[in-house]
Amino acid sequence: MKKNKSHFKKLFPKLFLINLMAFSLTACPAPKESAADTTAEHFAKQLPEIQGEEQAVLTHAPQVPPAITRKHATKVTVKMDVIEQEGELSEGVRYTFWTFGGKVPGQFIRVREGDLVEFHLRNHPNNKMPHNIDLHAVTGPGGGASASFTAPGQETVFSFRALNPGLYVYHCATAPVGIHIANGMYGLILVEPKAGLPPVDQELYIMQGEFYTQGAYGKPGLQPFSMEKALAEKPDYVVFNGAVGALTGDKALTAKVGERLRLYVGNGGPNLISSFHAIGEIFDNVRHEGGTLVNHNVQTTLIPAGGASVAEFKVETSGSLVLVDHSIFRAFNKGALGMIKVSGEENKAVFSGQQEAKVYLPEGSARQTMPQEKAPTSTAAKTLEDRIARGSIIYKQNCAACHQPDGAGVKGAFPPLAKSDYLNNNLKQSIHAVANGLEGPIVVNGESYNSVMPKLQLSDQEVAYVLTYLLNSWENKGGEVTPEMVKQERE
Ligand code: HEC
Ligand SMILES: [Cu+2]
Repeated sequence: MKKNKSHFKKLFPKLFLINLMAFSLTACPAPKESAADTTAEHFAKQLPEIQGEEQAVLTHAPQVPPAITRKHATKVTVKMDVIEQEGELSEGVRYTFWTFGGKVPGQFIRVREGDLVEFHLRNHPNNKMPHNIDLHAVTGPGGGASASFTAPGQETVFSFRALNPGLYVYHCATAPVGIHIANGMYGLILVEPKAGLPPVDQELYIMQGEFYTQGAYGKPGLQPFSMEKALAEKPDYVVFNGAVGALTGDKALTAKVGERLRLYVGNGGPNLISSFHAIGEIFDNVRHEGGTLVNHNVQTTLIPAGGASVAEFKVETSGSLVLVDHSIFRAFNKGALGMIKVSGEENKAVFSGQQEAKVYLPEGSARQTMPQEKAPTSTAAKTLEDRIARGSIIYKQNCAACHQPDGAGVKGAFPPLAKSDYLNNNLKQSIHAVANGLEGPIVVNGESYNSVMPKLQLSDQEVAYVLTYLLNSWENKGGEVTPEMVKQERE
């Protein structure tokens, strides 16, 4: 027991001292004003002195306000407007968002540990609802919620000391809280530690959230909130930065080889936990749960609803990194997908690209002795029917996940191949798309798409089979694509 105690003393000398002090105080009671003082006055004396004042720079995602360079605490005034307004949730899909600052997620707030924050919440006169704000960075009742309860056309003010450094979520906490959050009322506040954060080349702001709409994913028009789906925790949309495609196509994030990036990632929920992952990268450092602990070499960081994480990495080679919630149907079918396009030189020492692709014939298998039954794509199929059948298999394995087994596509995400005017009217460009991949805005049957179809590792023969299958399926125009035609379109 004794041994244990001295060991404890070694590990926690300060704690031990405090213990001793407490002991001596109870042993001989001291006058009221002295050390055991737990009064607010005494506590206030221990806070850093406030020098000067400034107005907070607020930014919309994916932008982050500049790093704080001052070395003292100050009074920071934050003025935030609540705006209820209709916007685009996905191509052709409208939603009435309730926002902090006009967009989802709310504006990014950046202060320094020890700062005195004077928060002004202004509820726009055109709004219909009262709102407030609960900042997880606040030490105090409701995180400021009741102190900031504001009716339309009103402004409220409250102040707090940013006592704990970290990355924190803020959200509206007006009843019914779930609906206010589900409509987009969340954002991030960074309380920079006194010593600051290590410099990086780029800082970015990404926040995940779900939307519960009455219409299924992609159903066009103004979609009302669905309480039923919210209660069942079954969103139709799981998105980054407030909309499907907010971080893809021409809105993709960009970086250069060699840069260090820091992502401030939040999760507004209201219900789901995010398994945040960057396809093709490993996070060098993760400030787990937005706190002080730094973990290294992380593949996927778990971000609770109402929580955050800081992920840092250096980009070593060029290409596209894909940001996803690794609960993967959310990424490819509900919108939780973003992109960082990295420009610069490919780094072959880090990643070679495909070095070889060839038919695999297991040794000793029956196939070796029966050459006429080789792997399906290694010999030409004799009849059009055979070629269509082979194309059908290739389609199921390589294309159906995105374009759907019936070729109908997914509205707003993956264009249809069934009765596609793009496919039927211009065979060359479709061959080109399948052979080389496709990126950028296109219109299929009057609907716009602006996404990325990856280049798939298929031979000319396989591309020919799959396109022949497409042409002869789902009321498409018929016909045939040959390997020679594919060869001409290869880049
Ligand atoms: C990861 C998802 C994905 C996969 C897998 C995929 N595609 Fe696509 N495809 C897309 C997207 C997204 C577009 C639209 C790209 C754009 O917006 O520029 C597209 C466009 C097309 C188009 C032109 C538009 C149209 O509707 O006619 C064709 C043809 C096509 N894909 C065929 C295929 C075939 C064949 C395969 C399988 C060999 C395949 N795709 C695999 C996502 C995918
Ligand atoms: Cu609200």
